[in-house]
Amino acid sequence: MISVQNQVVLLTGASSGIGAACAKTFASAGAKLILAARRWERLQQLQDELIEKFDAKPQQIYLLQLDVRDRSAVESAISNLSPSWSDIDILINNAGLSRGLDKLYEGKIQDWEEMIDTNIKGLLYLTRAVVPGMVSRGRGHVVNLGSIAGHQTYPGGNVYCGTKAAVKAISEGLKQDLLGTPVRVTSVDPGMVETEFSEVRFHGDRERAEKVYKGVTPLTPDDVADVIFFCVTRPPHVNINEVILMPVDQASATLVHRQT
Ligand code: NDP
Ligand code: 8X3
Repeated sequence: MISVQNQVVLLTGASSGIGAACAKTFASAGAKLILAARRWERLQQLQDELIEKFDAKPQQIYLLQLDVRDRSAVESAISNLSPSWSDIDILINNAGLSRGLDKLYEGKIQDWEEMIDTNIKGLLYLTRAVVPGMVSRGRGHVVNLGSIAGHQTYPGGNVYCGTKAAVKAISEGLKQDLLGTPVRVTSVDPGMVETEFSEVRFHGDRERAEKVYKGVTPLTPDDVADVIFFCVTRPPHVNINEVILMPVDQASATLVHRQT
C-alpha cells in the first residue's frame, strides 16, 4: 500500500455526494486537497468540516470555484496553480450529472448538452490540463467516475448512459496512451448511490428522487470513496483498470430488489 500523505489530490465535484466523501477520506489520510465545484458556499462548509472533524490543516486545502464545462476556466485554473499545488498526483474526475429520464425522442436538448458538456467534455478538459504534468514528473493517477450506466443502457437513460459509455472508452484510451509511463488510470463504476444525483436528475423534484431509493439499501458515498482510496493506494506497479460496485439489492442497471 502507498501513502497519500502530502500528495496533491484534485477532486472535481467536491461539493456533494461521492466527491465530498472522497474529500473526507483523503483528508483523514493526510492528502493535500484541491476541492473544485461551482457552489462556493458548499466548498467552504466542507473545508470547515474537514478541519474540525477530519484532522485537515487549513494549508492542506485549496478551494477552487470551477465549472468544468468552461474550457478556458479549466485551463487557466490549472496553469495558475502555485508551485505548492501545481504538482497534482491524483486527479479524481468526479463532477457529473444526469438530467431527465425522458424517452430519447422526447428528450430536452438542453439536458443532453449539460450532460455531454459536464460528463464528457469537462472530464476531458481536466484530463488534458493535468495529465501532461503527471507524465513529465513520472508519477500520477487519474480516477474517472464512470457508472453501471456506461455498461448497461436502461430505458430513459439514453444520453446519460451514452456519456458514461464515453467515460469508459476514454478511460481505456487514456490507459493505452499512457502505456510506457508510470501514470495510472482507473474507472470506478458504481450502481445506485444515494446522493443528490436523483434530485439533480429530476430538476429538484425531491419526492420523485426519494422514490429511486425506496425499499432499497443503496451504496453510500463513503462506500465509493473507500473503493477509490483502495485503488490509488495499491503499490505503484498495480493498475486497477475498472471497478463495478453495486448494492447487494441491485443486480444490474434495471434489476433492483425492493422491500415493500
Ligand atoms: P451529486 O449530485 O451529489 O454530486 C455531483 C457533483 O458534481 C457536485 O459536487 C456538483 O457540484 C458537481 N458538478 C456538477 N456539474 C458540475 C460542473 N459543471 N462543474 C463542476 N462541478 C460540477 O452526485 P454524485 O456524488 O452521485 O455524483 C458524482 C459522480 O458519480 C457523477 O459523475 C455521477 O455521474 C457518478 N455516479 C453517481 C451514481 C449515483 O447513483 N449517485 C452512480 C454512478 C456514478 P456543483 O453543483 O457545486 O458544481
Ligand atoms: C448513476 C447510476 O443507474 O442511476 O450513474 O444511472 S444510474
